[in-house]
Amino acid sequence: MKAVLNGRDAPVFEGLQRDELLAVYRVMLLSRKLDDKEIQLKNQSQIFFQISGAGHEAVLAAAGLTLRSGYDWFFPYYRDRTLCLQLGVTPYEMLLAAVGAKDDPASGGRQMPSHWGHTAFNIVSGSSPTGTQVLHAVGNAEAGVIYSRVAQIPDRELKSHPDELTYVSLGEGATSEGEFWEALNSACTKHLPVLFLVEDNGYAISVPVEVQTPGGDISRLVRSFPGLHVDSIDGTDFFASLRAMREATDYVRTRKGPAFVHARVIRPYSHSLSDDEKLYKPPLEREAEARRDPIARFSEFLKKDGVATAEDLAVISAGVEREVNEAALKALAAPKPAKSSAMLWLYSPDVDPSSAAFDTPAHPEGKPDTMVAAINRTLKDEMARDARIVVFGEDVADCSKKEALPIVPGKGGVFKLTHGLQRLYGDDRVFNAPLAEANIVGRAVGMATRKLKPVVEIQFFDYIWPAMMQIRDEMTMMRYRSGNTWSCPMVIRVPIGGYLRGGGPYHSQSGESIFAHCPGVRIAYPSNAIDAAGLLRTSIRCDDPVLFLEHKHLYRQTYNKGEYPGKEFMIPFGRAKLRREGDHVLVVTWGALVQRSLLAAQQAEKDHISVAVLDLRTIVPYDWDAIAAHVARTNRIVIAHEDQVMCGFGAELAARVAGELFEHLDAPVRRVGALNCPVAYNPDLEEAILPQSADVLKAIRETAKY
Ligand SMILES: Cc1ncc(C[n+]2csc(CCOP(=O)(O)OP(=O)(O)O)c2C)c(N)n1
Repeated sequence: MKAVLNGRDAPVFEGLQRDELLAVYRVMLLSRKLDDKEIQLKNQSQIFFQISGAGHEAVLAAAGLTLRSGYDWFFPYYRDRTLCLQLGVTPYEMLLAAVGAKDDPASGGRQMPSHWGHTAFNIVSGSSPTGTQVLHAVGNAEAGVIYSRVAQIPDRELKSHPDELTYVSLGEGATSEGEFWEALNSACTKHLPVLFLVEDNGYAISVPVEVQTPGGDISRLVRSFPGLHVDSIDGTDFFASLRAMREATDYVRTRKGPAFVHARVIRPYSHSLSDDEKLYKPPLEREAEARRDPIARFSEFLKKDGVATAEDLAVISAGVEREVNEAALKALAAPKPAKSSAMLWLYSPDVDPSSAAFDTPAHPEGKPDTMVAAINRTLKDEMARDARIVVFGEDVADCSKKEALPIVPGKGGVFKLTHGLQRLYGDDRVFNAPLAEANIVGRAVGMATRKLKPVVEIQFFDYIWPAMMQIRDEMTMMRYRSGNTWSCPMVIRVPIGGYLRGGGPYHSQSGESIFAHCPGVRIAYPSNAIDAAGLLRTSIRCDDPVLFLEHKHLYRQTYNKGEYPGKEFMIPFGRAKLRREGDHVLVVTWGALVQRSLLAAQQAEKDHISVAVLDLRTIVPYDWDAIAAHVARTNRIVIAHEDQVMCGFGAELAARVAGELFEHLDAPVRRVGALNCPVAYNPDLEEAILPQSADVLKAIRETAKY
């Protein structure tokens, strides 16, 4: 290593003086010794999981010197202990996570250790699915750009910096995930200030890189991405890493585009304590790795180049050891979360969308109009009220080609729900996304953690599944897993359902029960235009993630039209609406089955069966009190929904009615729903598969007979 001399004739290496070099050594050693301590504690069953950053220290120490804590944004993965130490997370805080302590700043004992999170340093809560964080980083960087461009956002100058960047790291194995490629795609198409660091230790558990990556070299593959700065380095070499990180961060800070650093590192401690690499890694390879140990390499340099003596390093080591031991003792004594806290922070503790604050009167105006018009108008009004709202998804913009916008009518969604929004609010707030559903939801999660309010569209419910990981493991869990330190309030609008006469298996699906099974999301499912306006406004103004299900068949019906209820009209979640009074049988329903149930009720009237029809309107939360009150009166209940009977949401309701209202029941609980098969294309088949009025009527008659 070549040194230059500073003013006092002391050697300076890559601009770092002796004390800075020793600080680098110290942080690498601290990181390693924390891993060693955790391994010891795990072997003593004092902690419950360990995953190490061993072998990754040098490149992360270099990253720590170039990135700015609390200024830049961070999406580190589980091997990034050295970086997090430099950002300011203390050994004590790290060990609080290991013991699952109440005051662990990352999660309050809810997430595994080394899944970093710290609001003071802009370290956003990390999950465990490999690669999901990369899309959050893109959304986060995008949020910074939006803050810098949308003048109407209050205090926006406090929310981003002109030269900030968003750091995200992952292993080489995780680059096989589609979300990694979806993230690179958007970072490059939008020239976002993202710094990707791939820490390539050659293995993903036991799978070697050549099985993950064609040619075994991820940087070679990504070199063709336009505008992406790409570097490939030995990440066990601190100075090579420092040069690379400086170049990459400069590139991003000066807004030339995103950067990608591929650092080859080692993994001396197997994948985790549950893995033994001797089972699949040949001895020669392990020996070669050991020779590249970054801490050994750096200490050799310090001694060889006269920066420190062996004794100096021993003093540092003893100090580190002391610090780690003290931190461990303190963490082991730290209070644990109370068992009674298990259900806290699934949802916002501050904003309750089922409260009276969301019960505001309608001020109807204009002629009755469709659900499409109601939703479009609500979006327009809400976007005018809150400049933090951004709308994106497939085809949602009027026209991506800006220069053509004045001369074309504009698309505004395949169902036209977002028509005119781009024209009104500009393309920083309304834009098309690539055809990639995880990309849409993942970016929205990243934006929402930075306090924008994304209202995104998934084009058809049938295509929500690529985003399922982002919904189930990220969006719904962010608040819970971070102990209420991070959250991602956002809205996903999704056209759902069938009765299209030709929609076929992939444009007709239902499946709200699948999402009701994901604690942390709210689900609205309006059956008419006025409810759609009121529930959408509540969805946007509430502080939780909301799945807003819009039935395609209900979009343009005449029977569910309504006058626009005004700019402040909201309907609280969890408040069902009685659509029809009746004394003999209660039909509980929602979505497209509301109208079908009303028709069935009319028919039943002819048989002198008086039927009440209760429209749930929201699935999570649902209005149990209303169901219970009506069952106490009718003593008979039919649950009718469009989704398959098997494991439909009616199963949950039926079980609860049977369990809690048994004394009131004079007849078995009946369910009406689709056959247990996909919705076929041929209209006759579709009719046979989806529940019809006649099916509801049959269930009403059978129930009334008891
Ligand atoms: C989506 C997903 N699939 C599988 C796993 C289980 N898993 C945890 S880490 C890991 C390997 C990750 O390898 P790599 O990305 O190379 O990072 P490394 O651990 O080697 O640093 C796997 C398969 C997971 N956490 N998430």
